Amino acid sequence: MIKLCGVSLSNYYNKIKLVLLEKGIDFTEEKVLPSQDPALLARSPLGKIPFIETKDGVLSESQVILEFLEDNFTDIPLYPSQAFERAKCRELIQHIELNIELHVRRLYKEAFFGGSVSEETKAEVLEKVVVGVHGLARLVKFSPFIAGDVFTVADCVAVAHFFMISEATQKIYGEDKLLAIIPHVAVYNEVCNTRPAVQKVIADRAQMVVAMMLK
Ligand SMILES: N[C@@H](CCC(=O)N[C@@H](CS)C(=O)NCC(=O)O)C(=O)O
Repeated sequence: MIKLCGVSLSNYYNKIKLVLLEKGIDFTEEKVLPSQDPALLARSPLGKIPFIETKDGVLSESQVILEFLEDNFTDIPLYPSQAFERAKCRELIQHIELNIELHVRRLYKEAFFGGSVSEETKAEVLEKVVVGVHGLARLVKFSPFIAGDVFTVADCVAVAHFFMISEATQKIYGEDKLLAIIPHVAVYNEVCNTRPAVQKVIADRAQMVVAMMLK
């Protein structure tokens, strides 16, 4: 049995949860917040979430976890069988994370957590995000899924991160930069939102947002 540790507000947590649900893997969840608590550092080397517990030990880094799940739970594969197509999925994932999400992440403090971000940071992030999203536009297929006609791990990653990228840029710049540069994202989101796994992740996230607001 896999235990997924973290919180359903985290896009990195949600990308793993989507894969677990899509692959029909039995799992439990443990609510863990990031911290520098030694007990957490013993399970996650930087005190970050998500991480998973398996019968063989603990594993951190969401992309490593996805590869582990794919290697160990083969009944429902989420990577294409051809090496090149698999690599194209990984290319999409790296592009979304390194060239877009990691920049947008610098806005989260203000966009989601009541903090503030300097105008300089906002301008820096905007420049990088525009470049990153234009690059993404050259990679996506949306036919109807991000890497082609089959739902893959790249869709799990895209669904988890697109929500945050759209929301954060809408809040900080008054415009959803993902949608503004790639309008087809709207149709893509609709296609993905019909999937029960996606609906569950969105519902769990919304429930946690409400719980936080009531605190
Ligand atoms: N590269 C890591 C990134 C995970 C990550 O950034 N997690 C955030 C929550 S979404 C976190 O734990 N932040 C706390 C921190 O940076 O100290 C992964 O892919 O798992």
